Order: sequence, then structure tokens, then C-alpha cells
Amino acid sequence: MMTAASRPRLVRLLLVVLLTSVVGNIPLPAHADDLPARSSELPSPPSADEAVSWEAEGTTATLDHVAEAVRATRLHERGLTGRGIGIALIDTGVAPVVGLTDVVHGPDISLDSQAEQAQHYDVYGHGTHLAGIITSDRLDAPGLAPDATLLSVKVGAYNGAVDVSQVIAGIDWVVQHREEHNIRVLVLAYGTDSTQDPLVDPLSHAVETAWHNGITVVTAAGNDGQVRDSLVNPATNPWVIAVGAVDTQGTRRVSDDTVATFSPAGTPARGPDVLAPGVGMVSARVPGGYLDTTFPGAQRPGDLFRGNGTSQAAAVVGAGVALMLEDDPSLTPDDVKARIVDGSKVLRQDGTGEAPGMLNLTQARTSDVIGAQVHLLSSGTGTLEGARGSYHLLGDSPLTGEQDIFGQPFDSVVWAAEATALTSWDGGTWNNTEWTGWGWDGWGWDTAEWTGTTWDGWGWDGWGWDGWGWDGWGWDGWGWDGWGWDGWGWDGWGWDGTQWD
Ligand SMILES: [Ca+2]
Ligand SMILES: [Ca+2]
Repeated sequence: MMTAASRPRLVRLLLVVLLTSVVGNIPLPAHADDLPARSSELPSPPSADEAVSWEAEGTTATLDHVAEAVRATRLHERGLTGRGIGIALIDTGVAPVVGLTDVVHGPDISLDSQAEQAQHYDVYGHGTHLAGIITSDRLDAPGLAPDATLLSVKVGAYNGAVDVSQVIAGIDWVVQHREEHNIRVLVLAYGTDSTQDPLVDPLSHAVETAWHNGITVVTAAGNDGQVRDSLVNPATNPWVIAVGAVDTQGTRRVSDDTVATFSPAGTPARGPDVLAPGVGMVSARVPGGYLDTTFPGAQRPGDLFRGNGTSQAAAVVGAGVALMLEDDPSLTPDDVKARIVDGSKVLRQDGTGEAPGMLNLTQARTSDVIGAQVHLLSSGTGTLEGARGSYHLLGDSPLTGEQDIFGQPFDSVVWAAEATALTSWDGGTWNNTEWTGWGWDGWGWDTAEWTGTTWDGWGWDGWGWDGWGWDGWGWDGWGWDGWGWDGWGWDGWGWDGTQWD
């Protein structure tokens, strides 16, 4: 929140940026001794995957159209809007743009959490896009479950960077706080190219634990369909719902729908469970954010943004699950999954009827299939490094091996036992580190509802991110006063892949 007290500091920071650009030298703030040296490098340049996700051309799928395509309209007509159902979104945060001012913010355990103005908010632009699909209140771009409670747990930073240890901690947090906002659904549009067996993978075990605690976990299948068949981790976990993407061709009928080119086919061991619209999805954008400024061609009138991905498809399914649970709160995650699969509509291009079908919420709601999945239970005792696949945060050196984002040793055997027992978080501590001592304690996440607040209300338009935020120099140089992230080399960091699907 913009306060009178913080304004002078901002002005000073802007000066820092301006001076830096001229003389290449930072006038150091008062706590300069605590700050890491500033890097002159840009943060990670956009990847090819990102460019595919935010391209300008192709099918246009407005949210009205999406609701019709997945046959949510009839549920809406019955008065189902997701009311009373909590949906957790573990992503890059959510910006309080128009239509998303009632999002509830959980902890910010991202690398941005030390940057006052970025806490909880989405600077990258991914989480906000998904949140719009799930629950926007905009009448001209309505979310599929507009009255659901969206709980945002921010793990991805302003440039999308995140380590798998943060995602696992975020999942644990949601599971262990699920009763506070009746969290029945988790949308996780994150995945790595890990090849570790889901039976031992810690990330896989984290989502499975959520599932066994009554949370229907909806994951993105991944966007690498053109280079590999396998799903991303944790979509490979057999219990959860893995969502592939459909190109609706802009029409309501399913007969012309095709599987999106980036949506992975799956392997004999694990394919997507269901498909949902994920091409040309027009949803909320973050003005001045990373994706917004990197891919301006994806902007659409009315502060909207066009995006492709199984992330967006997962958001559609997650919202649909909330409608089903509002209609019948007694459904278990297994029931929900069985009914979604049972009700889905086979695509014409699939001659066999074996491949996953397109989400049909009208059919899913009226299905009376009882779910009873039988899979082996995972142990979670594999390695964190295995869960990362090839995706690593890049600081002075890459974050690798059995250590979390703080450099704290990670013992998966100890963690798995605690996660299963729902005790991995102890107050603000996870894996022996106080993750939240600064970030959201005392900020009061449970009272932090953005009722009636928009960017305009606290000055977003006046200064924006791009004057002082990530653009050209990153956060370092002002916000990181010796609290701990810099233990492994914060400045000059990036990441080496697109983990947001
Ligand atoms: Ca809403
Ligand atoms: Ca169609």
C-alpha cells in the first residue's frame, strides 16, 4: 500500500536509477553495507517458450467464449459461481487489477518478497492472467468461477524465476492452511522437465499430499509438446488432474477443436486427463509488468492480454472444479476427476476415443460416476535436484543440489514425513528457516483482501514498475537489506527455463 512515508523513498530510488543510467554508479542507500554488489546485466532474457505463450496472432478465445466452449454457461444459469469454494493459485502472485480486487493473498515466498512494493503482487503477469480466467469479476471478461475465493500464494518473482523448493513450500502451506479459506482446489501451472520417478519425487509427493487431504489438484501438462511427449513434473503424478490444451478455433462446437500444438501427448505411463481451452486466451494483464512490456503484441483492448498455454487450460479446469464443488460439496477429489473425465467430449481428431477429451462441465456435473483411484502411494524421499530437472536459478552460481532457496540443507526423508503429517510448516518456518519473518508476518495475510482497491487507488499508474522495477537493473541496489537471500548470490541472477506452463 502506498503511504506518505514510503513516497520519499521511492523518489530517491528513482533518482538512483536515473543516476545509474548516466554514470553507471549507484549512490548507495543508508544500509549499503548489507547490499550485494549490483549487477549490470539484464535479468534473464525472454525465452523461446515464453514467446510462444504470448504471441500476437491466432485464435481469440474470450472468457465468454471459453465458458460456452466448456459448457459452463448452463452451470452459471443454475446460479453456480464458485461461492464458498476456495481455490489456491500458487504462481507469480496476482495484481489487483480491475476484476481481481477481492483476491486473498497468502504468503509471498518469492524472491520478490523483500521488495516492499512487489510483495504479493504479480509483476511477471502470469498469475494475474490465470486469476482472471478463474475468478475475474469483470463483466466484459468474466472468470468462470467469479465468486470463488482465490487464495494467491506467490512463489514466482518479477521475471518468473522460482526454485522448486519454493513451490514445494507453497504447496505445503496451502495444504496446512486449507481450512482457513475452505481450499478445495489447487491450480498449479508450474512444471519442470524432471525425469525423477513420481513415486519418490518431492514435488510429486507434495501435490499428492494435497490430493489426499481433500484438495483437487489441477496441474498444467506442460508446453513442450513439440519437443517431447512426457508431461511435466508434477503433472506426472497419477493422482492429480493433468490438463492439456485445446485450440477451440474460436467456435463453440467441439467438432473443430484440435489439440494445441504445444500440448504434450503424454506417454503410455501418463497422459493428460482432460483438455481445456488454452489458445488465444484473453484475460487480465499487468500493465507495465514483465510479460506486458516484453510481449506488447499480446495486449488486447481494455487492459487484457492474449496467452497460450496448458497453464490457462488448467485455470479453466480449476474454476470448473469449483463450480462442481459448489453444486455438490461432498465430492472427493477422486469423484471430481472421474466425473470430469467421464463427461469430457472426445475430439474428432482422436479416432480411437483413447485420448483425453475436451472439458464439458454440464456433463461432468450430471455424471454420477464415483471416483476410486488406485495408484501406489509416493514416498517423496527422492531428491530436490531431481525434481528441478534442468531448471535452475542462476545466481553467482546455480542453485543446485539438496538445498533450498536459502541454502538450507534439504533432507527429503525428514521433509516427506513432516509434509505427510502436515507439520512441515511451523508458524513461519519451513525446513529450519524463518521464511516469513519479514515477508508477510505482521502484514496480516488473512486481512489482506484487496476490497475495492485497484492499481489506481494506490498509485500504480503514477510510477509503474518499469521506471524502477525489474527493467534494466532488477531489484538489487535497494531492497535487499541483508536478510538472507543473498547468501547464494542474488544479483545478476536469472533462470534457465520457463517453468510456468
Ligand atoms: Ca471474483
Ligand atoms: Ca470449437
